Amino acid sequence: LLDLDPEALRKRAGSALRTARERTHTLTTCVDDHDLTAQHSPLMSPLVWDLAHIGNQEEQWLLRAVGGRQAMRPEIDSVYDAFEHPRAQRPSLPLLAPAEARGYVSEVRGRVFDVLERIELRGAPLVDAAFAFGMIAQHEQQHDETMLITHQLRRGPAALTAPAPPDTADGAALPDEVLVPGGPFTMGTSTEPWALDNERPAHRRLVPPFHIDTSPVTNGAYARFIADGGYAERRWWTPEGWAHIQEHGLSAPLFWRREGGQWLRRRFGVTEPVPEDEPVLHVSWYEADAYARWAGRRLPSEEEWEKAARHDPATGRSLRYPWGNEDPTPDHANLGQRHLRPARAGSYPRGASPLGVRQLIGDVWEWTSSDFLPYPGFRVFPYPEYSQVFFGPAYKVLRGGSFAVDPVACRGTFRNWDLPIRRQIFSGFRTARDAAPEAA
Ligand code: AVJ
Ligand code: FE
Repeated sequence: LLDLDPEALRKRAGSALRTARERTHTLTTCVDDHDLTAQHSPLMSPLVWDLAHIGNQEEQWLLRAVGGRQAMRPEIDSVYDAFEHPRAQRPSLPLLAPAEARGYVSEVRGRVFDVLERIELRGAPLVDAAFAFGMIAQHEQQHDETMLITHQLRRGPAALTAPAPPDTADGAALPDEVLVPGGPFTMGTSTEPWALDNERPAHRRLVPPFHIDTSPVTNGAYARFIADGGYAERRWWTPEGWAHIQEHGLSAPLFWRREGGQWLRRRFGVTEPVPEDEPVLHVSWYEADAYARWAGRRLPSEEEWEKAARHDPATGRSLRYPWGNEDPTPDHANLGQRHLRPARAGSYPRGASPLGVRQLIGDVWEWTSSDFLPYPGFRVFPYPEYSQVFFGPAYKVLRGGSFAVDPVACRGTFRNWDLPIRRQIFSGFRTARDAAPEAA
């Protein structure tokens, strides 16, 4: 991507938009109109809201801002403005019906391809390197992940199926943790063309040595925390985390249920035993943090996570991905909703970082200990409601992307964030610990 000529960029932008639309199509045609307009959880929008919101954002950025076109239906902008209406209230808005929403998004897309064919992809920041097209492809993919979460929350029989991830784990041979030597590394990026504003700019950080888990924490390990009374002992929890689990009576990850002496979980309409060696999913930051304390460890900070994922000790430089600068393939990571679950811990040897850390990209989003804050030199681009309005101590950073993240919306620098109580998202974690100074 870094040195593509304008024609190659045009192709790349077009194919990123098409890939996103195929996925949107799958997610909005696998259930009937009733399920599209229903609210499956107060935490989520009706699927048909996400669908038209995808088209409305695309219209605003690619047709109006980039293409200089008039608004197609100015009256709907406010309905699809995420800041005007919280999710719980979206079912009562005058939403486009499923057929209208489909018509709207496809009309927008047709005109977007006219714009993309004609426009010069260098010059103003929005068009340079096709940034706005990449941003909108990422936006659609992010809402596709949101819609997949809605599908997971939906009751009733399965609407989606996918093959299991390939079994590439060689777990027995892997060390539990990896030492990341101390010293400076380059965090963030100033050169990745489609990186979003919060990933910029590249800057140096001095990171003391630390150890980090080779793979994400598994269901089996998490079940041992539960069995050891983890949810009953205040000492493992922050005061806010403890208050939260008391108030809501939480005692296991979301979607888990105890039956006949074993843990079962519901996954996209199918109930199955919780697989021991799969990364744990659907835990809040509070639960991840408590587990880490119980294990005598801690969550990695965001900068530690990124150093583990990108730092190449051989060159001292930061890579785009743990495996190098090459775009993700199915051999590197479990991404793109190819599978509807994480792969076993220890999978994807070809996706390992230079130091041997596995599954940093794909499988599960990983909670970090860090608040979502701007990097030094941060500049809003192109709108403050993407990142800036969320900066502060209320949100915790997640890294790495889940099986539900498309490659276009995932890289070593990508930052996600959510409230520490959230667990309907595809969230897991790995743990870390300080290393002795001499390890530097
Ligand atoms: C970056 C995933 C937190 O879904 O709330 C979508 C992405 N921003 N539309 C979200 C986003 C605007 C955002 N996250
Ligand atoms: Fe959005």
